[in-house]
Amino acid sequence: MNIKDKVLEKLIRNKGKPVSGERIASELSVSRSAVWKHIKILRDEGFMIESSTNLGYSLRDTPDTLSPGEIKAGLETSFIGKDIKYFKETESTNILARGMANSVEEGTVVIAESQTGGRGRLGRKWISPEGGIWLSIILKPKMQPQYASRITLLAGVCVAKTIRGFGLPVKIKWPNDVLINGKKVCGILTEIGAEVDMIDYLIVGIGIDANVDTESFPEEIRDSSTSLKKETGKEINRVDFVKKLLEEFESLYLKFQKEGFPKILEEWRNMSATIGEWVKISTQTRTIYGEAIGVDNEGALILETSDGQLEKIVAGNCEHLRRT
Ligand code: BT5
Repeated sequence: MNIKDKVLEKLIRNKGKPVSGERIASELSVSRSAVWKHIKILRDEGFMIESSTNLGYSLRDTPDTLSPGEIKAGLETSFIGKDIKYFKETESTNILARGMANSVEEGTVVIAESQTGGRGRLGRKWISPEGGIWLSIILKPKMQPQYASRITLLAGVCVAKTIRGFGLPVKIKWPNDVLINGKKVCGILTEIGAEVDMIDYLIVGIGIDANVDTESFPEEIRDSSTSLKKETGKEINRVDFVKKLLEEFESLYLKFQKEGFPKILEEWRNMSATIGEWVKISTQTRTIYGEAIGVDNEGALILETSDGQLEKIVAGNCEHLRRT
């Protein structure tokens, strides 16, 4: 953590109560004027910090940003989010994450307030205005590339559990859409860098429509999307949300490594909106209709078609249909 984040962490831990410049300086082994310089930078970033000659500095209010210092203060993880790279605006956090993956530790998170070229699957666009949560987690699992989709399902479970913690009903549409009342609130894009038989790095890109106004989205997705703000009727605290998300992610990822995929799959099945539905699956080569009857150990969807055949779908688009 850099000095500025450490200063901020001390102020956050004592929010509303003054902490003397002398104490901060001695605890961080820097000069008092260095502390003052960092306080000035924090103020420029929108943190409301009062100072009094006798008592020291006290934090009154924080800006509505996803500042790494605020996320890291009290974050209960051992490696996910220990290093957070923060950008006001970028093309895509997944692109940045890919570029730095080989030179950073596992668990590094790239986060941006907005994306100008947010990416969905198969070259689709992901709309990413300010107010959302757009982040990528860099992982280095010792795993063969064909199992990467397990992490996509794991991430879906992670987001769904985090949203459920905010009191909202949530379901997962195979493979990677998190829905509230049937509307998409989150998308997940997993990308890998790999040798033939081993993953070098895996990027989990997570986009959550937190405090965004979906009314301003293009018409074609206005009715099929929603936001946490819309569903709860008020702005959510994005810093708290990201903290809970990263803590949940680490806990599921460690469970996955210790106990294997079946435990994660069980949680995924319990939150699935797809199993039991009639679906239309479009892959690059064909379209298949059938009833989604399960998901196998690789995360592939199992369909029973109307003539009783079983089909296994590894990747594709899934549309829920009304049963006739
Ligand atoms: C996804 O793709 O759902 C994956 C989205 C991943 C976004 C994150 S944000 C952080 C990281 N950096 C990136 O550049 N990407 C990741 P897909 O299943 O292909 O869905 C894309 C479709 O969802 C689009 O074609 C639209 O129909 C719809 N869509 C676009 N933006 C949306 C939004 N903000 N909310 C809801 N639906 C959206």
